[in-house]
Amino acid sequence: MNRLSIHRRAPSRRAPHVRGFSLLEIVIAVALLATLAAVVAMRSGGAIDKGKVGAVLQSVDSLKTACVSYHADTGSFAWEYSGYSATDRKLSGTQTAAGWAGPYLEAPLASGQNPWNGTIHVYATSATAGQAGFDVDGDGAVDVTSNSNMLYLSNVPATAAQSIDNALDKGAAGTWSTSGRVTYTASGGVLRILLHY
Ligand SMILES: [Ca+2]
Repeated sequence: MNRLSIHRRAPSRRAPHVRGFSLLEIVIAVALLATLAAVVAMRSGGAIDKGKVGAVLQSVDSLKTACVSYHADTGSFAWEYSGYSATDRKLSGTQTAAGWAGPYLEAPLASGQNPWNGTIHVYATSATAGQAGFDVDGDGAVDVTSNSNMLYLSNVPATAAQSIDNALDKGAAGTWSTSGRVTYTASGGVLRILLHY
């Protein structure tokens, strides 16, 4: 036997092997992280929408109260939105209508009060802004065609509109978006809520 081969120095011990991640493992990890991020985003998005829907429902309550009081005092229906310049028909400010005993709202409605940054108006006829009237009982015939207060919001996402409809129409017959006190037009995200008639 070759002496040289016997006494050949053994190769130095290699450092303990640290196995890297395989491509498959990295792909799985990235997919898991992406799923987690999506779930978190969906949950927070849902919470934000819930908050916005709640804000609209609160506005409906306070505006309804204001409109009912205005009507009781003056015998007519108020108009209210930021920039509306009449001095006898508003819920806010100082008005000249006979019997007016407001302000019924501390400040004029402003677009910031629409959670989706669209317009926010209180109209005095349901026929305003493309709505012939409200089919309150959902039987297919319009029940309220004029002389009413309607809250008008634009830019409202369909899911939020449907939540508001669910809360206020509570199983009214007919198609949710066209019957009851709450109606919705997808184009422009227009939500109309009958406040008082
Ligand atoms: Ca409805």
